[in-house]
Amino acid sequence: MKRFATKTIHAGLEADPTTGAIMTPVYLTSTYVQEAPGKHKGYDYARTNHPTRQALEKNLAALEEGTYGLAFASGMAATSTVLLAFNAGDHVVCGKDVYGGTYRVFTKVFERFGVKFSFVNVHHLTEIRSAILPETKLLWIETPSNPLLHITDIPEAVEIAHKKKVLVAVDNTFATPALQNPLALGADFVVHSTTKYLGGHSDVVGGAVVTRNEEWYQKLKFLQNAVGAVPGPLDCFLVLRGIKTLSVRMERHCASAQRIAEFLSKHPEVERVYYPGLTSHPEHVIAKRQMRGYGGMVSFELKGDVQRALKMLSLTKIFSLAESLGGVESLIGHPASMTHASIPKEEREKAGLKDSLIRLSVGIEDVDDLIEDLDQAIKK
Ligand code: P1T
Repeated sequence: MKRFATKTIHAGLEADPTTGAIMTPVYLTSTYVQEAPGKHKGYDYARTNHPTRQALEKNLAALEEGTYGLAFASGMAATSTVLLAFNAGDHVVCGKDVYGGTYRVFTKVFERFGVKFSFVNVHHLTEIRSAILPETKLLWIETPSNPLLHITDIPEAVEIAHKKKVLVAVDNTFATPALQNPLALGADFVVHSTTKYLGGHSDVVGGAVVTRNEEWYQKLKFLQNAVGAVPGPLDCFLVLRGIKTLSVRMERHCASAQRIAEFLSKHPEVERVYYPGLTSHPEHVIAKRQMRGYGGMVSFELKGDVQRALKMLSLTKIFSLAESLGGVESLIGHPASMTHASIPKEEREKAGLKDSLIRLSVGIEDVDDLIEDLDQAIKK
């Protein structure tokens, strides 16, 4: 079973041994009966593990071309658990353009415990090189980044980091394993918000980490159980069910986002479009090399002032104004006041994130309806 679409449906999964159920059952139980202390059928307590989570973890490991998967209660729980493996005094180099919640947990939580962070433009490899200090332990990359869709050359970044014994984590939420496998490109950890494309239907919050490194897997598994930010059986079931259609959904997300990015870039009222599938995107060549598609996220700026952008946000009829992304339905958002509001304005601006930026999560509706919807909202 080598090919991606087959793996989404079958990898790590088997019919339920007791009933033959083809869908992984949802075991709604917090504890498992033991024959004698420590003698059980592989499960003792549902924080430590449960069959639905185990199936999801195996599936995620296979999709990301990793060896070990770990599922979490949210993307932030996954991110935080990786960070909990580091110590006071350790230094992390992180992309400047990352999800606002990632910036927030790094600066407002982990800095309090003595972990140090430098936020740089990781898509400029020279900035990674000059940010690495003797105490740097981790390089954190989002590619494509949220919300400016910068692309970092993963193999090049890994080479720079590994030469200095720095581990590399890639948040692969925007690309998904359908489009990019950071572990195969040399990264040490892949992190996901499974809330997004993997779940795919805006009905579950979840996260994941995948690695090939046995020692790090054991470390993170210990922390997963010790800290306990774990997903329940129904959450795991929903993510598993979502993943089954990931391959076909991503094809549509990519095709429609490309059409929308091209439509916006020709629109007389649009100032700038950010989409790695456009040949004008500064890192298009890197995206073409390391990705199998450019994803479903498109950001853009309208001509005119911030008020114009704010007005447009409430004029779309199919795109719903909401946080999050990666669902079947199209969403429109305003990073400066929504997903990235926890980054101070001056830091946002240094990263190139303007208050007028609009972010689209292109869903799988008919793309002509989506284009007409954007056009009428822009013209009003
Ligand atoms: O929301 P949660 O499942 O905890 O995932 C956090 C997260 C991690 N990484 C990336 C790249 C993300 O985009 C997110 C969450 N992002 C949004 C909610 C958003 O609208 O951008």
